[in-house]
Amino acid sequence: MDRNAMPLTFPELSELSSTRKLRRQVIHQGLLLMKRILTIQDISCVGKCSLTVALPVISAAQIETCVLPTAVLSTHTEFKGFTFCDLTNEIDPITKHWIQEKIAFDAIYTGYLGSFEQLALVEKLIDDFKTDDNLVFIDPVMGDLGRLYVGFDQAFADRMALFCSRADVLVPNLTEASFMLHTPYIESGYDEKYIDETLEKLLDLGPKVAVLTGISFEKGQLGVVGVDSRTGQKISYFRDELEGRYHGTGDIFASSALAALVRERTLNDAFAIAANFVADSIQATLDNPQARLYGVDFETALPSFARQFA
Ligand code: PXL
Repeated sequence: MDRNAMPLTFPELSELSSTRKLRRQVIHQGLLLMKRILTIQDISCVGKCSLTVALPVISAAQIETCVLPTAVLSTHTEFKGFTFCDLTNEIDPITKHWIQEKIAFDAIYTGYLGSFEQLALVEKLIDDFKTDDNLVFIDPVMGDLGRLYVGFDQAFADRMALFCSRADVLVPNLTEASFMLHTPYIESGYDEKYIDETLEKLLDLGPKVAVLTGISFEKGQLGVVGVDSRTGQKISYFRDELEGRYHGTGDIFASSALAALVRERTLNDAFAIAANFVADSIQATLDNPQARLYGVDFETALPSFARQFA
């Protein structure tokens, strides 16, 4: 059987056995209960990234989106003079309330996390809510284009590498991978062997699936390459590269890929859907001079993304 054609790469998501699985598959008043994702990251009020992307994108795939905001910023950190209100102290009481209420999630998705303490608290949260049949999806948001975002350093990347051991699916870009693995950042000119070796090193951190974003083996082609350690299955999707790098596209990619996985697309299909959605969002933005900082107009591409899950 063609591995890429495997119907469901996380078959656990469609099984029904224990009470914790109840909410997903139980027929309730004639309706299949909606899937539920918890996403844990900051909310940057302006700049279209993190929660302001995850919420609309995941909801558009008809999945309930629960949020644990880890900080409120006036803008993302590429703007100058942003404000920052840390919500670390809320993580534990919020978690305890959810445990009390026996709330369960089909997936836990982490993005930008701002401190060592947050990483430790979110590890505990994952341990509390992880089951045999839900999915931990980690986007180790720390940097791009060879440099770390403001506020991060090598020590944080080292701690993030430990955090990533809890991932079922890990989706770094090459910058984040190089900091976590202590390998030099290579912007272009690498070959497939280099990417395969990088993926193997990422798998050594502990995730089941590792996917590198923003990969280009030939000029004009941009895509994603990944591997599923459980089957050896390669994930690969490329399309014509659009000019320009924009802020927030990593969050659009991660949110849409996870949404597609939770809606039971195969790994290859989910990452192709996400890459196409990012490309369509960039296409819709090409004439917007503010987009580099303010983020791409993914809203324009959202209806066609959503139609794939109707
Ligand atoms: O898009 C990633 C991201 C998320 N959250 C904050 C950021 C960034 C990237 O700069 O600053 C606060």
